[in-house]
Amino acid sequence: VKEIKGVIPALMTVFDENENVYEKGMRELVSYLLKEGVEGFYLTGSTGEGFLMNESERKQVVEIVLDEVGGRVPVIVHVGAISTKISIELARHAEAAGADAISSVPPFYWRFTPEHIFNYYKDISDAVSLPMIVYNVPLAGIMGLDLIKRLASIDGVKGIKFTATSHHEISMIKNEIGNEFMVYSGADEMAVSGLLHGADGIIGSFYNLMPEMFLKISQLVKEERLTEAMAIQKEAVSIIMYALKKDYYSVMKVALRWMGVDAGYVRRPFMNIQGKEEEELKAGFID
Ligand code: NAY
Repeated sequence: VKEIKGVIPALMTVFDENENVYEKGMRELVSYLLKEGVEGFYLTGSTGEGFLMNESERKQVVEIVLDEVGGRVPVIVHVGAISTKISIELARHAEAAGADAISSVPPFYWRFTPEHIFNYYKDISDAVSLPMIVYNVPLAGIMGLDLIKRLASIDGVKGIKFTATSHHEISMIKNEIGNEFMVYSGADEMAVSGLLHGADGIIGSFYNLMPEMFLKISQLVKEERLTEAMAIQKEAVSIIMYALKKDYYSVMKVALRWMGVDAGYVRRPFMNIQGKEEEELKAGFID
């Protein structure tokens, strides 16, 4: 996974008003983000509303995006499902379709043991030759360093997307597993911190909406211009906090529409911001 680095949007899935995958909008969003200079894509994760789609819709999104990207940047496909069998099916599809890596949250809902989780990642990794990036996310239960180390011993497991709100673990993972084990920081509010703790890249929701701010942050951190990086981070945080007051995938989709990018609608139970609410939102953004 060495070459997968930098600012990677957890790409939104573009739905039309009737909640169908909307190919034209999907392509428009991808091509807009490529023009902005993003360095990869992460598909059908949380921000991609992956768990609101069935398998064939998830595969459809993967095919559209891979076609639009045309190999210009690496594409990671989130194949997570509670059932190993479904995840393997999605992983095999991602491999056949030409993805560069797969990723998955651990199985959740039932109280799965570390043994179940280990087997889950091992079985998927054994089924394909793509590198697997484990996804540590609070909603599925944050995995501790011991379990992460065990998972890193699986042949295909090459990295972790670390979406926790503390970051010292990122340096610990790098120290204890090795610098070649890739770590992606997942909290957009703390991109600077994640990068400073040694993350190889950042994967997140708001890189759909304001990629330029985070590309700049990433560049400034590389150049050790931290005061300037933090100034942009603070500005980004204020936008994020404003968006988080509502269904923020919808906020990002309508805000992209104002910018001329047709990012469509969210799928229920998320709620679309429309009419008066949209006008108020817009007025707030301009303030
Ligand atoms: C994904 O799979 O969509 C992500 O990588 C998103 C990571 C996001 N974290 C969560 C818990 O969803 O981008 C962040 C998050 O939306 C952002 O920091 C705002 O809190």
